[in-house]
Amino acid sequence: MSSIAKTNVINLTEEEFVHPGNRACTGCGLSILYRIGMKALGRDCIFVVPPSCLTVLQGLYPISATQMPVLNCTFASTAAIATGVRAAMKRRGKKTQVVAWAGDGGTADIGIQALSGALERNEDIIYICYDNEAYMNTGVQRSGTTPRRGLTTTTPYSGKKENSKNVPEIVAAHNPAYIATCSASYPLDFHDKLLKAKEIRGLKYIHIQTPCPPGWGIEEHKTVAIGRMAVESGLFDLYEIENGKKQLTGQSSKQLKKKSLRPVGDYINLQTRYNAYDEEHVIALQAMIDRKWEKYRKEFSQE
Ligand SMILES: Cc1ncc(C[n+]2csc(CCOP(=O)(O)OP(=O)(O)O)c2C)c(N)n1
Ligand code: SF4
Ligand SMILES: [Mg+2]
Repeated sequence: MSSIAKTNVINLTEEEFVHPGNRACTGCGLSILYRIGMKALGRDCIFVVPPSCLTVLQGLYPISATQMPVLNCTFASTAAIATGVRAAMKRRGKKTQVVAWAGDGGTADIGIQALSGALERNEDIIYICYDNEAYMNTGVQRSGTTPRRGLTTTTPYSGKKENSKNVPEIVAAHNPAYIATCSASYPLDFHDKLLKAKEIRGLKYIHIQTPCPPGWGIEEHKTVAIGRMAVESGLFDLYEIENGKKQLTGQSSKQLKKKSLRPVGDYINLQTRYNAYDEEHVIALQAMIDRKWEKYRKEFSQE
């Protein structure tokens, strides 16, 4: 991120691109990054958004919460529609940034075919997946990114049986121009990664973890704290992949120097969606995280 000045609360633009008040729940992690993301993207943007909590947050004209042009599309077609809008802008000689912004259900599951095609063609768009780890808008059904043993309304007793999909790694297999992961608890990191993405040609994929109080079973004022715990425990990592090279960033990069990270149990125990977890499951998850970070320390310590 060397060519771009790091944004802080002093130099972050005061210009707002969303109206005060929207229909997201109190404490919605998505709404934090939506507001801050707009500040990085600026006015020359068109959003392509499939059905999700984001369509509800943005609302319908004439009472929409956003000031930006939005094209609501069908679930499966987000990346394909974004491709078409970008082509139309190019034909008209416009540099307008086209931003596909979809949920985890719309990305990991229903929209993955169109995303894979756009990645293969290296379309000049930004694709943001906000990951609240379930189909929240329709009442918390399990998605491809719901964690193993996570309770949802379609996995109500012992939780989801399958492992979660690692979408940034699926995207990385396509070798796009830029990949980044971000968290609602580190909004300025998201802001600056978007500034960087805007300067890169080709497909830029940004995966953001956005805690969801009703879906995760947390108190509304704990959103930012929970997101931080996910990163500080080493469960969710902040990184960038450029030209095939992965680098930890921000808080995750700082953690490389630590011998041990925050226990993942702190994160698990605060969420009722993890009520099917027992002590052994937490120990197994902790061991998996420890192995991953052992590998990271070897991989990144030379840099
Ligand atoms: C083809 C199709 N299937 C199902 C739906 C119903 N639907 C609307 S929003 C939604 C959930 C989307 O989940 P996700 O993409 O994770 O976004 P979130 O709701 O979590 O913000 C569903 C299933 C739909 N609109 N279209
Ligand atoms: S259900 Fe979750 S993701 Fe949807 S608006 Fe509410 S807090 Fe945000
Ligand atoms: Mg979701």
